[in-house]
Amino acid sequence: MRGAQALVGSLVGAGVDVCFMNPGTSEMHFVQALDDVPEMRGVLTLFEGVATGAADAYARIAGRPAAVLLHLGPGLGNGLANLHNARRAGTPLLCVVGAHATDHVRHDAPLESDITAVARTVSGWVHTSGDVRDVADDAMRAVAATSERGGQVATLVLPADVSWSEGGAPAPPRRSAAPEPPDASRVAAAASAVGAPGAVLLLGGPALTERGMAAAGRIAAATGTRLLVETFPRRWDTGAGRPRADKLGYFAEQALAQLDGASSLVTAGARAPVSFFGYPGVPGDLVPDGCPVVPLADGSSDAAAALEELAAAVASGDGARGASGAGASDADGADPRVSGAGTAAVDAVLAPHDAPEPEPGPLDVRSLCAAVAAALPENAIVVDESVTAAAALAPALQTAAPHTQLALTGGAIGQGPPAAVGAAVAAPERPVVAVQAEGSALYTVQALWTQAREQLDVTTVLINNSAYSILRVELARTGAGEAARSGRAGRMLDLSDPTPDFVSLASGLGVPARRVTTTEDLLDALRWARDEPGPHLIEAIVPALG
Ligand SMILES: Cc1ncc(C[n+]2csc(CCOP(=O)(O)OP(=O)(O)O)c2C)c(N)n1
Repeated sequence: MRGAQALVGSLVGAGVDVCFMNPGTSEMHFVQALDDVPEMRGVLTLFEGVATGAADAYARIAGRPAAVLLHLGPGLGNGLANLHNARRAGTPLLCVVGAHATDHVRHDAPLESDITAVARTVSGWVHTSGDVRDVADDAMRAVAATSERGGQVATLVLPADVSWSEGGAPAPPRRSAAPEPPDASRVAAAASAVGAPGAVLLLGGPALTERGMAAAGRIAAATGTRLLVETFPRRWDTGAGRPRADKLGYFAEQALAQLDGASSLVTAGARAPVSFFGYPGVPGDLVPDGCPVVPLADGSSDAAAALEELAAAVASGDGARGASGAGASDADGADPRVSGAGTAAVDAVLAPHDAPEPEPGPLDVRSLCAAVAAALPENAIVVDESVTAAAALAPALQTAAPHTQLALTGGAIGQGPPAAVGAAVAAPERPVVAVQAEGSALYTVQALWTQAREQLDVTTVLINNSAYSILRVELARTGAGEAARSGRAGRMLDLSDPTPDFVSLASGLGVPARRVTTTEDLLDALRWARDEPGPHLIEAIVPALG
């Protein structure tokens, strides 16, 4: 069989059965293999950044990698920003990049470039397949590599002749790497830290699953430890019935205020916090002076298991202050009530289902977020690329129906619309609600077409404030000065003149859309989107913050 068919068949055997793609001539045999291997679902995207962002979110939700298929160096380059976000998320992602036939490289034809150099900036593993007999096993090594270091991008460069040649044979899956198990000495150090008043437990990465959050709730209930969540979690199971935890603020002074007075900072799956950017005269390291950082588990370890061990340790009195009924027997189920603290103490740390009524009248960011929270369906996936609205969205969602949040882990905007695609493909039974700032949406707006093509259950609440609002704020914060809206600098941060019309854009790409300007209309549109199958976009007009 041809190399491409052996490769695609082996991927399916290894559990990689979705490929987000934007192919070209060098990938034609891979495309053809979709007819030979019907178990592989090909999803066409109209820009490589959509494919890579979709694959990132797919793996965050499915817990296993998807593949992307990209066209030589330029295709890979177009997909790079969302591969960067995937790298920062620790996402397992298989990146297949088609290349010129081996014998054609010497001609330096127009699309020739250094694919490997581009791939290395985002990939933990890069290999060029050189022989059709090896290509399926190369793919298996690549899939196994995606699970290393807690999850990473593995790039397989696939020359066209290796794809088209006969002589390929399917290869069996290779064993994937397991996350590091909890370290007993770290658990003991963390237990003594959370046993002291004023401890803060910072949760991130793999700690934010249902299991990890439940254990964190037991720790908080047993010891009074405050829970914080990293600013941009890759996947966070949160909302009503789960432990309350504030997100660490985006701006350094917000985070410093949240951490002020902490006696220790225990990290689980999160790094010690640093500010997103450096500003003149503002510290980049956000850990308060004299506050010890106690790493319980890093991003490549089984942070949820480490939290469970810590919960058990504090329940047995090993370091616990016993803030309330601590002392029940330990267990490690997902229900935080099972042990570690008395039922009443655990209930006290869980968020109620109590989304406040949104303020009626003309929309602003606050009422918009309140409306999204109030109308959020049970078990939804919230894709958060809300940028300046994020500060209002996070607290509103705490008491919304239980849901999973996906955030922009690497700061490279244009992740939200593709992430909504990937999340919906991974979990077709779960509604996806994308809370999306308009400037960021315009990097990858083509994702709407894939949402329509695949009839994905995505509701995009598009926040149109006609500005790069966050950059207006940053202009002043960096000391560059205030921008007059009409001045030359101000024009670089302004998206009016003309204001993008998302109802037309979405309709043109096959997604039914409405524009709303009041809370009442937004709530009505959310019901419309929920009741009708397929994707919808609601363009919400709000005043800019900055
Ligand atoms: C790939 C990439 N390009 C540029 C930026 C710089 N950047 C950060 S936020 C932003 C504008 C965001 O505007 P919008 O999405 O409308 O959100 P708002 O600030 O209005 O809430 C830009 C251009 C970035 N972070 N990533």
